[in-house]
Amino acid sequence: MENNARIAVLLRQIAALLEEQGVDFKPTAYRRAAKVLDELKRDVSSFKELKELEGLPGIGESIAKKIQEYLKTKRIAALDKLLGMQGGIPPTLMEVEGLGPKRARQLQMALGIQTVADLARAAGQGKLKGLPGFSETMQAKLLANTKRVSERTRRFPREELKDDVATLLKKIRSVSGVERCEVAGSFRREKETVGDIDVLVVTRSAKNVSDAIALLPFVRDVVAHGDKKLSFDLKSGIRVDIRLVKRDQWGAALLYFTGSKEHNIALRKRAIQRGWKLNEYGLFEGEKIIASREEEDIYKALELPYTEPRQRTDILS
Ligand code: 8DG
Ligand code: CA
Ligand code: CA
Repeated sequence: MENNARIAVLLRQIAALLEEQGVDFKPTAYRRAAKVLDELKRDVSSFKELKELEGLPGIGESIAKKIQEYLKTKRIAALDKLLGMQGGIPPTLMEVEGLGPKRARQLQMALGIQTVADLARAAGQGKLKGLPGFSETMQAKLLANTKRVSERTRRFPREELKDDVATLLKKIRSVSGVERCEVAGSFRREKETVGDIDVLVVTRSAKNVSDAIALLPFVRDVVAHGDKKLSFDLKSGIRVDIRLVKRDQWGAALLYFTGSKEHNIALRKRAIQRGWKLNEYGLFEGEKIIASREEEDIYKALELPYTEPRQRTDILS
């Protein structure tokens, strides 16, 4: 009767999730079906026909189909969808090192853990170590790894991030002490997909501004928090890297953090050919600064036309 008990749990999860969404009647129907399965004297896998299942009290066509789906695939797609999962695995959880699909699923079933933030919270509260197969050492390791989900491979379509970025810039610009704020990186270069959102901020009071940004409502899971750099995840799961720089450094920093990496290398080579040095602080001749305030100044000093972010490749125009 293992199937009966398992399916009953899943149906109750569906009920709970529908209830959360304020759906009427259906939650009650799912709970009633779950109870019927729990009390059933034979395993549901012995019902060969859909019609047979539908013959059970409280089980209509829709739930009967879900039972059959589970028996065939060990999953219920409707539940996965409610949980916002792909292939049964919450995407962000899988980015935690040391957590395979099996354990991820176990955590999700036993503790309702769906996101990296959920996992960090549960591990921090010591809730993992009691579960089968989870030692205290593993709990500590997973907690540490949740903080290092930075080597993520997932990329986001730029289109999907436009609103997030607009909100981000608007809110950061309204923080007291912020003089300038722009998005850099692949988002600024208008790449089709973006690995993380890089944001550049000019301020004279980096510490205060960094603290204030970390408190903004869309911030979750702060992973690095200093007065030069602040990193956090948004609710959508994407990482945001914020660099705080001084006013004079704006152009050099924006150029550097906009990339591409290949473009930076090409520019650096050109600087070296002239006996200069280019980095995120400026273009230098020895200790003397040649250009740094605006991107245009640096291109000009290198005798190059200003290059639109989208054109910033290894080939200089
Ligand atoms: P992505 O996030 O979509 O993967 O691409 P990205 O925005 O171009 O890369 P990034 O890793 O977020 O870094 C932002 C910019 O920093 C990059 O476009 C160029 C600059 N940069 C270098 N060298 C390096 C480096 O070694 N590591 C990193 N992280 N950034 C570098 O010029
Ligand atoms: Ca980036
Ligand atoms: Ca980055």
